[in-house]
Amino acid sequence: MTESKSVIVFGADGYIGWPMAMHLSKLGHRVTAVDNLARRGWDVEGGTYSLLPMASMETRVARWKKETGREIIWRNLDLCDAEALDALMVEFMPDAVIHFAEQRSAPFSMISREHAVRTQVNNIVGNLNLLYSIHAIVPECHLIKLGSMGEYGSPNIDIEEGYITIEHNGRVDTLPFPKVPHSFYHLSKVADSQNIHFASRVWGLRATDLNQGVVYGVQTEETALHPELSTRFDFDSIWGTALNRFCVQSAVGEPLTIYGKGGQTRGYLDIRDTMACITLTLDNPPNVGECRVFNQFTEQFSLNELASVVMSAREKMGLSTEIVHIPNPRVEAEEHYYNPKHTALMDLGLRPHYLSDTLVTSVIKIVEQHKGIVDPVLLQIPSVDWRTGGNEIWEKYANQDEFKFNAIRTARLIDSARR
Ligand code: NAD
Ligand code: USQ
Repeated sequence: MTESKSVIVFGADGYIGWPMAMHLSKLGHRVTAVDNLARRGWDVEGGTYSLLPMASMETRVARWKKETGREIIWRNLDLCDAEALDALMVEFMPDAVIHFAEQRSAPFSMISREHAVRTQVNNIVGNLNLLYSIHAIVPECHLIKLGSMGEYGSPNIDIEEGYITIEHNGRVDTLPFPKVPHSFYHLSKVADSQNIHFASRVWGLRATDLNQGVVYGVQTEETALHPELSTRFDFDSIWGTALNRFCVQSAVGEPLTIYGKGGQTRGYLDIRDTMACITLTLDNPPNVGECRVFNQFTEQFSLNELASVVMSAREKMGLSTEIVHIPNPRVEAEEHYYNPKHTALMDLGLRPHYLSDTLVTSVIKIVEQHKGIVDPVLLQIPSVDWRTGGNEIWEKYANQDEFKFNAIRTARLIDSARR
C-alpha cells in the first residue's frame, strides 16, 4: 500500500459508495463515509427496493468494525448544504474526496419537470459546493468525480478520453470532447464536468473526472464478509440497469425486455474493477490545475449481445431464458457506431474481470437466492417515457383551449421533425 490518506467518500450509502468506503478502509486509508440517505427516500417515494437487504449505515459501520477492527466514520450530510460541507472539510482536511453523491437514474430524471429540476439542482449544486469547499479549505485535495460514459452519447466518430484535438479552418486546438447526452440526468453530469474543468483552470484544482460505464455485480472481497455489509441491487425500470433487469427477469421466468432494436451499445465494468480503477486513480493523483478524464469501463456490448451473454451464462447453469423486444420508452439511437477509447486506466495497471465469468460465479446465483421478493410489476413495465415527460402540465391545463392548441401543434412539429 502507498501512504495512508484522509479520504471522504460522498454517496457512501449507495451501490458503489459503500463497497468503496470499505475497500479504502481495508487498504489503510482514514475513511469518512458521507450520505444524506436521499436514495432511500426516493425508493420509498416510488415504491422501489433493493433485491438484497440493505442494513442501515450505523449497522454497516459497526459490522465493519467487528469484522475487521477498522473504523469508518459515518456522517449524514447533504452536499447541497454548503455550511455543513465546509465544516466537514475543516474537520477532516481530506487528501482526496470521491464524489458519488448524485441522483443517478436517467429514467427518474425524465419522469416530470419536477424530477428533472430535482436531479439537476441536486447534482449540479452539490458538485459546485464541493468545488468551492475544496478551493477554500483544502486546495491540494484530489477530487475524484464519477461522471458517465452516457455524457458523450453515441457520436459517429471515435470517443476520446475527455479531450479531442480539432483542426478547424487552418487552426488547431485541444478541447473538451463534444457531448450529446442521453437524458437530463446525463446532462447534469456534463454540467458537472464543465464546472470541474473550469475550477481546475481558474483555481488550480486537481481533479479526475471518471466517465464510467454501467457497473454490474454485487460481490467484492469486503461485501462478502457478512450479509450486513452487502450493497444494493436494483431491478425496477427506474433504478435497475438493463443488465440487472435481465438477470432478475430471467430468474423469475419473464422475458428479457430489450427496448427497441437492441443495437444500443454501452461500456460495462465489474464493481471490483470500479474499486480498482478508483484506487489506481487515488494512488496516481493529477498535477495542480490538471483536470484528467478517464473513460472507465472494460468491455462493451449492444443490448442484443448483453442478452446473449446472460442467456449463455444461464445455459451453462442449466437455466433457460427468453427475450422480447418492446417499444423503446427512451429516445436514443438503436443502431449506431460506438468506439470509445479506454486505455488510461489499463495503462495505470487495471486487470479487468469479465462479464461472462462474473455472471456465472456470482450474479446469477445471488439473484436466484433472492428472487422470491421480486414484484413482477416493477420488472416488466417501463413506467417512464422520454416523449411524455411533462404530462403533469398537460393534466393541469388540459381543459384550456389555447393550451390544447399549442400542445397539439408542438406535438405535430416534433413528430414531423423525427420523421
Ligand atoms: P446510488 O444511487 O446507489 O448512490 C448514490 C448515493 O448518493 C445515494 O446513497 C444517495 O443517497 C447519495 N446522494 C445523492 N444526493 C446526495 C446529496 N446531495 N448529498 C449527499 N448524498 C447524496 O448510485 P451508484 O450506482 O452508487 O452511483 C454512484 C455514482 O456513480 C453516481 O454519481 C452515478 O451517477 C455514477 N455512476 C454509476 C453507474 C452505475 O452503473 N451504477 C455508472 C456510471 C456512473
Ligand atoms: N434498456 C433496455 N431494457 C431495460 C432497461 C434498459 O433495453 O429493461 C436499455 C436502455 O434503453 C438503454 C440501455 O438499456 O439503451 C442502458 O440503460 P440502463 O438503464 O442499463 O443504463 P443507463 O440508463 O445508461 O444508466 C446506467 C446508470 C447510470 C450510469 C449509466 C452509465 O443507471 O447511473 O451513468 O448507466 S452509461 O450508460 O455509460 O451512461
